[in-house]
Amino acid sequence: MSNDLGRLEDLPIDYRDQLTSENLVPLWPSLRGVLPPHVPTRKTQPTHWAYQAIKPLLLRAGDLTPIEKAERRVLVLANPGHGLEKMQASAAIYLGMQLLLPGEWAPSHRHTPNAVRMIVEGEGAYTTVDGQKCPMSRGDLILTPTGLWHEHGHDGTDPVIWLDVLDLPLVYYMETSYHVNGERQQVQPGRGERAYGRGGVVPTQVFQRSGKRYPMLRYPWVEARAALEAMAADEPALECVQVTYVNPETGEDAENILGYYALMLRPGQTLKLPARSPACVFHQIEGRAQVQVSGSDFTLEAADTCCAPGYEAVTLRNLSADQPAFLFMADESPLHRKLGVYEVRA
Ligand code: GTQ
Repeated sequence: MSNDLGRLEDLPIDYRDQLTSENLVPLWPSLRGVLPPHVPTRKTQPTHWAYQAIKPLLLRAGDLTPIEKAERRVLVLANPGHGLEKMQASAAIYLGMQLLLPGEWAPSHRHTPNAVRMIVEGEGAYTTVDGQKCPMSRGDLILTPTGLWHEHGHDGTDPVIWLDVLDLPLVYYMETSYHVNGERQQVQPGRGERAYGRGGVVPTQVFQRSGKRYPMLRYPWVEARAALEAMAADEPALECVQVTYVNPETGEDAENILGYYALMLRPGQTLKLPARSPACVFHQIEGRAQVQVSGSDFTLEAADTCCAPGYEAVTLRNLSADQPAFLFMADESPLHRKLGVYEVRA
């Protein structure tokens, strides 16, 4: 089969003009473009964002723009392959670094895109999600799923910075992205873990189920880290020491579109991940790691972030010979599985 199915310019100009005036387009000159052979065309480029570069710029945004004006004081980690103005890390993933200063308040709103926050630095801030006041500490994951009210506050003394991960590019592309502003929430008991903070046991639903689509809103880092260390100790031959953040009532991914994971690299470990269809984001929680993907070679220092396009193998290497390294990951797997396009290529 030919790869060249003819060019638009091969067609007579009067014919092209007639097609255009009827809002018609000939498929064959574009067929290979939209259905390329074997591997999709990807705009997502391997991209590295150094925290050392982001932090001073974000703190300067704190001087330049009051929170009342910004609502959310965020620098977006944009992938140049998509064009910076598109504000996307991959086809479906948005990443932003958000700064909240002591005493500041980012007012209540809800929106159709799903979000999570991975806390990077600082103590004393919290996000109130669906009435639950979720405290923020380094490495904690806090969900703000589609439609749930959320607002951020800060009772501490030093700046707090976190990484926002949203499925905004996809939800926007679908023409379904919008927000609603709200009143300050009434705070209910609970800190977002509700009763789900321990692995292996969940509340027995004798009289009623929680009825909540998102029963667990906060995943403390101490628990995820302990789970990884226990797995590594329990299964010395296990290659990929990784946990998935799930809905503890259903065992399904914590959110509908993006998947969230924590991964431990043993001291000195090199981990080769197979090529899979979803794009993936890596964020260094502790230690240092090398990330190799399609000709790029990044060193992730603590709090650095990078992304990898789909359909590419990724090699992760712990740069310490005597300490484990811990990474947070986000990918498009739940979306790909639901759409039936998920693939692993050996
Ligand atoms: O904190 O609610 O990075 O609404 C982008 C949109 C953060 C937030 C972002 C948002 C938020």
